[in-house]
Amino acid sequence: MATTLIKGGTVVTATGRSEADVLIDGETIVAVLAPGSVLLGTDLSAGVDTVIDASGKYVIPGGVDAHTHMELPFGGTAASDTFETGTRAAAWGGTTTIIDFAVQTYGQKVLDGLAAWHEKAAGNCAIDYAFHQIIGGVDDDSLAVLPTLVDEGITSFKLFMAYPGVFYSDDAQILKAMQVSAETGMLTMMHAENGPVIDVLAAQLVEKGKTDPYFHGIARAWQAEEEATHRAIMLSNLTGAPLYVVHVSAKQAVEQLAWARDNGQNVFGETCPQYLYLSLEEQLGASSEEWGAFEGSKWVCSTPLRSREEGHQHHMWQALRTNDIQMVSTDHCPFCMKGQKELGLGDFRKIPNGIGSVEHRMDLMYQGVVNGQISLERWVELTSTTPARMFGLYGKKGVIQPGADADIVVYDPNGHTSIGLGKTHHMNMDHSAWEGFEIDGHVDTVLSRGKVVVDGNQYIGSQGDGKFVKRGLSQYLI
Ligand code: DUC
Ligand code: ZN
Ligand code: ZN
Ligand code: ZN
Repeated sequence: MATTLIKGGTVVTATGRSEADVLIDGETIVAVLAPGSVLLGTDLSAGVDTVIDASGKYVIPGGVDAHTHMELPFGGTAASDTFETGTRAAAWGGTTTIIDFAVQTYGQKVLDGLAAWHEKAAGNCAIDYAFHQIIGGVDDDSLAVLPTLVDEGITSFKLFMAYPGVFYSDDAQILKAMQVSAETGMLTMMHAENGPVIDVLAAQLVEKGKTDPYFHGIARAWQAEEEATHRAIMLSNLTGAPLYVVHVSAKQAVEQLAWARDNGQNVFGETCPQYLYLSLEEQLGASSEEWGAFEGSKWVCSTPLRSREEGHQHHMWQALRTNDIQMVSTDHCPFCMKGQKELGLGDFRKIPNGIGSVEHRMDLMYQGVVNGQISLERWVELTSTTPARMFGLYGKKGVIQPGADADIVVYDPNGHTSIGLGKTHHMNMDHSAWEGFEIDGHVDTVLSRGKVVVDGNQYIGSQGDGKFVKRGLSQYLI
């Protein structure tokens, strides 16, 4: 099998950094060595097939984005990235594994939903992929089928306290599913927003003519997030189900999570780059010649952007340092302005919810290192190691050590990345939610299971390089 040596770089993991060379045999890391090691009398550089010079650069485990929605059906349309386009964009940005959400909708059989998801992804992905299962309304079928998914490598499922009539489960349904979670060890993932309350507030705003995208964030008040987060925590406490709250944006929700963890519960939270960088005030101010105030629809996602003045972003960065929030995923759910976001012209409730970020997560979080908000090691932990541990991939993913898959990013701290259309943008979208962001770093080389897929400013991988990965149970529980 082909051998590769990544030479002269600084290997960064969640636990430290050191000058080291990384030796790869085929798809697997076989050794992490002191620089310039001579093994059994042979200078490794001379003996391997390929040498990658990482001098002056960081060598990190490839990113694991545990929350993406390729092709998600939503509001009469579907997320604009296919598994092909979305995973290629992920590779460009240094993410080498995604965990996408297979969808079961009301009335559909879980296994039919899952089979459809396998069909969309198989043979199309640029990087490795795994699935969580969305349960759209818990019923007898889902309760019976969920335990059987563990053997299929699907060890977590997502429930919704929001979106009545679409994905929503009520408290009784959630309780029953959490009982299955407690019995099997599967992780319950929760979209924690009080949907019925939000829907009333949204209808009242629209009745008053408040239809601009900004009012999406007003309707989805932080109280609705805090309340649902608390309720999910108490149902987890009652059942013993491990709980992972997705896309946390309100500081009050973070406080709930911290409280539950202080009580010894297996309760975890993720946030997303949009909640660390973007705000409701910016959404209110957004305007363009083409769209006017509707420009703000590019930032309509749920949970919504929060007020900077109220301090949510600041609190979220702090929570990343204190481990009250354990990891960062994107909730990548892209929609174009033309034909998709514009469905909500005149009524923010009809704007498809989502932001596309799968390409930019590693860079955006690296900027937090440059800005002194997180350490280099914490960057790797938040974007790769913890996602791998949380979702049963660790050992193969999320780490640079012998036996791990050779999913590796060579990251250049002296490089620069300008984000936006015509600059760095490979997602299938007609705009960027991150237009104008400048990153003081650059993804240089990306290896997916030993194969170089991004080399400098060139994509050299192929459709279908990525394989479905079966996951074990969470390795993060107490
Ligand atoms: N939030 C989004 O922004 N998009 C899809 C689903 C969700 O919960
Ligand atoms: Zn959600
Ligand atoms: Zn989501
Ligand atoms: Zn810069």
